[in-house]
Amino acid sequence: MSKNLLDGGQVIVDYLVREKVPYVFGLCGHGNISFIDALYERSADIKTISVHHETVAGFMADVYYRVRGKPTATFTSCGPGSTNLPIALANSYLDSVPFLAVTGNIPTNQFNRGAFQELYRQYQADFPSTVRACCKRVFQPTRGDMVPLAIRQAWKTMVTGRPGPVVLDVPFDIFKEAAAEETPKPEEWNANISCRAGADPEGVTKALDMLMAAERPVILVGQGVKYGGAAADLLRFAERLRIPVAWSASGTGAIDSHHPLALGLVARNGPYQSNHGARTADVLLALGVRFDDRTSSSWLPGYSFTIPPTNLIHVDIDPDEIARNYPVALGLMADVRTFLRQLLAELDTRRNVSDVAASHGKWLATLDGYRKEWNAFIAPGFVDDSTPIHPQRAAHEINKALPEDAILVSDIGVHHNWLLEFCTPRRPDSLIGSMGFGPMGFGVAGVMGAHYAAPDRPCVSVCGDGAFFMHASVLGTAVEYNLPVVWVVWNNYAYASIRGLQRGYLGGRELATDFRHPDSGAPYNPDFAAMARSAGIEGVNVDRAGDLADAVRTAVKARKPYLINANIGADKNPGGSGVWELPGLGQSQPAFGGRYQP
Ligand SMILES: Cc1ncc(C[n+]2csc(CCOP(=O)(O)OP(=O)(O)O)c2C)c(N)n1
Ligand SMILES: [Mg+2]
Repeated sequence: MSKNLLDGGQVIVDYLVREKVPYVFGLCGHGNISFIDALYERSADIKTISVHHETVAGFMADVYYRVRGKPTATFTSCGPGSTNLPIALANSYLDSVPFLAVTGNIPTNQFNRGAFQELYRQYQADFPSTVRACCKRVFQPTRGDMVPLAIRQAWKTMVTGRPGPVVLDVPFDIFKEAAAEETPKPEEWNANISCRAGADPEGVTKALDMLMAAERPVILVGQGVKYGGAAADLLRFAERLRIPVAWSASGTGAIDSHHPLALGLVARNGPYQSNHGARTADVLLALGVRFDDRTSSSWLPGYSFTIPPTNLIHVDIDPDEIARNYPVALGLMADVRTFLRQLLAELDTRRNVSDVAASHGKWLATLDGYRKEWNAFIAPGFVDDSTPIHPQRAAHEINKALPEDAILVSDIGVHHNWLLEFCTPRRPDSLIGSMGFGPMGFGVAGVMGAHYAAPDRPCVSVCGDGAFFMHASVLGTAVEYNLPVVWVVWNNYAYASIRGLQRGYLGGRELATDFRHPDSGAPYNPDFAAMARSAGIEGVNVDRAGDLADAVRTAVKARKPYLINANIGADKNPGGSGVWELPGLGQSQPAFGGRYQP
C-alpha cells in the first residue's frame, strides 16, 4: 500500500469523525478487528463502546438518535456477530431511526468457498440478504477504492427522505486495502441536502379550508412530529385555532401532556376522550403517523377512528404511508414541520382566525366532559395499595417520581402499555418506546444510548422481567463505562403481555408464558437485585406501592448504575376505550365506552 493512501477501515472511521459521530457501539470478532484497529488510531476523536451483545449496540445507537437527533454507528463481526444485529436494525427501520451498521464479512478472495462464518449456500458472502428486509439499504464494497463511494452514499441514504438504518458490509480484506488519499467530505455530499419538502401549495390552502370549516377537528400526531422537530410549530398552530391534539403511541410527548389542548393517546388502551374524540371528529389532520393496528383499534371502525365519515388529511414525508390503511380526503407528501409552517403562513392571510378558534370552545368542552368521565373511571387504580403492586399505581408512582427532564425508555410488554396510558410526558423524549417492531430488550439496552445522548439527564428504563433476563449483560456494560442509568424491572414473573392474551382470547389455556419453580410451582425469577449487586451495581427490592416513588428518586439521585426490582401484579390489563383484534381469535372489548356508530 502506498503510504499516502488511507485503507478502507481508516476511510470509514475518518468519515464518521467528519460527520462528528462521537460514539460507535459494538462487539469484536475476527471479522472486524481491522476496523477496531482503525478506531484505535482515532481514539481521541471517536469513542468506542464495547458491549456484551450486538443487539445491545443496535438499541443503544437507536435510542441515542431518538434523544439527540444525530446518528451514530455500530460495529459487528462477520457471521454470527452481525447476525445478532437484524433485530435491532428492523426495530430502527420500522420506527424510521437511522444508524450506520458497519458489519464485517469474510475476505473477498474466500467468497463462495464456505470459509469460517461465510453465509454462502445461496450466494457468496450473503449477509446482505439476511438484512434486506430489516434496513433501508445495504452497501457491500468489494474493493478498497469502492469504500469512499459506499460510505458517503450509505450516510446520505440513511439521513435523507424517511430516515432509517443502513448497513455497510465490509469484507475482511477491504478494511486494510488501500482505499483513497482523502475521505469524502460530508459538506460536499450530504450536509447541504434538505429534505424538508413542503406540501403542494394548493393542498395547503385546501387543508386549512377544511380545518377552518370543521366543527370537530382533531390533530393526530405521530413520531414524524417528534423526530421531525415539529413540536414547537405544532403547538403554535394548534393554539391559534384551538384544535385538540391527540397522539399515537409513537407521538407521545410531541405535545406536553399537561397542555389544555392535549387530548391523549389514541390506541386500544387509550383513554375515552382521545379515542372518542378521534372517532367522532369531522376532520382529522394526521401528521407523521402510520395508522398501525394498535393505534387504530385494528382498523375496526368506531373504536379509534371512523374514516369515513371523518375526513382525513394525511401528511407524511413518505407517500407510501398515505392511504395505506384509510381513505384520504386529502393526502399530502411533505415534511411535517415545513407543512405546519406553511399552514401558519396561510393562517396569517385569513381574517376569521379568532372567530374559528372561539367556535371550537363547544367541542373542547365536550371533550372535557369525556375526560371527566374517563378520569372518574380510572381513579381507583391510582390509590390501590395492594401487593404485588397494582400496575396502574406502579406507572403513576414512577411517573410522579421522575424529574421533568428525565428520559424514560420503556421496553416491550404489558408494562409499556401501562406506561403509555398513565405517564404524563412533558417533552418529546420523555417517554421513548418501540412501536413498529417491538423487540424485547429495546429499553433494557436503549437506556444506555439515552445516557450517551444526554449525559446530564436522568435516564431510566422500565423493563419487563422477561426482557431484563434476556439482556442482563447490560449490567456489565454499565459498570465498565460507569453509566448512571436506572433499571426498574417490572417484575411480574411472566411474559405477562402474552399470558394476558391467553387469558383474554384462549380461555386461560396458559402455557410457556410464566416463570415457576419446578418443585413448589411458585412464581420464580432470579433475584434481580442480587444479580445487579453481583455485577457491582446497587440493587434493591420494592414490594409496596408506597415505596416505589422514593426508590426511583433515590436511584436517580445516586448518579450511578442502579436496579430496582419491583414486584408488580399482572392480573389486570391496561383497559382503554379502543380494542385489538387477533384475527381468528376474536377481539377485545373496550373497558370503557362502546363502539361509535355515526
Ligand atoms: C425478542 C422478542 N421476543 C418475543 C417477543 C414477543 N413478546 C412481546 S411482549 C412479550 C413478553 C415480555 O415479557 P416481559 O419482558 O416480562 O414484559 P411484560 O409483558 O411481563 O411486562 C413477548 C414474549 C418480542 N416482542 N420480542
Ligand atoms: Mg413480565
